[in-house]
Amino acid sequence: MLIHEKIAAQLPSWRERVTRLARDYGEIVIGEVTIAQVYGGMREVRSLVTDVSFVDPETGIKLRGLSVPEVLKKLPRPRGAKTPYVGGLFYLLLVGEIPSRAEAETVEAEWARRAEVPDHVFKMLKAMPRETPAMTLLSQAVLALQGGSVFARMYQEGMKKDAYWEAALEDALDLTAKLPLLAAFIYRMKYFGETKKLRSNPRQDYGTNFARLMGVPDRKSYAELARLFFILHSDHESGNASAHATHLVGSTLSDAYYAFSGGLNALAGPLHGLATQEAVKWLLSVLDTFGGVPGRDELYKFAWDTLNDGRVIPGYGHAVLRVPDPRFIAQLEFARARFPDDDLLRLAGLVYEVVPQVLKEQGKAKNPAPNVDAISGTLQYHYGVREFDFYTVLFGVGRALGVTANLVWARALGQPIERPKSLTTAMLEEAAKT
Ligand code: HAX
Repeated sequence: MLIHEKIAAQLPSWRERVTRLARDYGEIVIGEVTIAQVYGGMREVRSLVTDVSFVDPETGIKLRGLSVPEVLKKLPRPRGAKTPYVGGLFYLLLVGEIPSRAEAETVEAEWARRAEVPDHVFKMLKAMPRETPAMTLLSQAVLALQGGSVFARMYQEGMKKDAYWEAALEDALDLTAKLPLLAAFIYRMKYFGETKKLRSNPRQDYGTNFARLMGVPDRKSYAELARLFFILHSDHESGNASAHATHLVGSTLSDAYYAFSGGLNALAGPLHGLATQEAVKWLLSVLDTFGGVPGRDELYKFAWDTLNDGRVIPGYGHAVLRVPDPRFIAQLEFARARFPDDDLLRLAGLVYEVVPQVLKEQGKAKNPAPNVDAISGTLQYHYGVREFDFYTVLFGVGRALGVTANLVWARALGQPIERPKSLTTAMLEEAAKT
């Protein structure tokens, strides 16, 4: 397999670089930890390493060193399409190079070959109560696939440490191949009561196949969005909650299914992936209150009312970023080029002009700019995907690409089980005296 060969060819030099750093420079200090950080969610504590992506606070995510506009420009596209192959993005994350069209298509072909979902997974999903949250269903479906883990089987058979990454790569490809179908099945079953088994079309690319499986009216345009959405949501370095949870679980040598299910459970939280749906709800409540897109002053007051109620403005602020999220900008541009007159989009644009000022005046948020969640749901809503609690499922399908690429490299570079040290309050009080 092409990806396998490409990673295998790079491994000796990566292993040498990492071994040399740990062996010869292991005592070099790269940061310190303050009491504020211990109590403050470990912000800025430099304690993880990944080469798959890096969030620059001032310019945003770099996927293998490339900015969002560069990634969107350089990745190959399906013929006639405006947005790139998702398989090309996965190749970039795994291999570290922009693929040719043929290389991107090999990933798409691997996915097509691995897309089938076993019957027991559909049965399990159908047996769940209808009101089960969509993210619970997705996380369960991922766990239900765990029995097929190549990594778990080969580990039991005595696989050597050097080969862990190869088994992790098999799981990464299998899992990401099945997610669009699982997500679409959950969508149709939960919101429309359709329980017919779905099948992937091996001749369609990841985004086109997903648009067809979802059954949305404007499939061609939705396929463009699906590709963009999955690419933009794929990775945001290792410290965000879904990536970190996946990494932590994987570090125990749990396989990709266990690890990613853990990551999904983190993504389901309101301060993380759930913010997409919260942002659309907030925008709709503005439209509802004013009977349409309000004026700037009305919106300014509405935003202040939200803050004065003790609530956050969803989609704004970020733990690391200090500028508007380039993933927000990319989706805003996509939408403005296609449906500039959509009310929700016009409102999202106005909020982008007004809310940063409000947050600055309040003076609490370190970053008053929008994050990706401020706009993602607006685009889904336009295409008729209006079931809010499904938005985090879409985020999860995209996020799988980044976190499983990280798992492959973590196993390739022999990253150990993660085990930070905890202290007691009395110990910190003692430290505070010195
Ligand atoms: N509205 C109101 N207050 C906000 C705010 C916002 N959008 N963003 C930050 N603040 C407040 C925080 O609640 C915090 O208040 P307290 O001191 O009273 O606790 C203060 O500003 C400082 O927070 P911060 O240091 O700037 O931000 P954090 O690193 O603690 O948190 C969050 C980052 C993204 C969680 C935060 O900005 C937030 O709650 N935003 C709204 C929810 C949201 O959009 N989440 C999605 C984030 C992106 C993501 O992970 N997507 O999956």
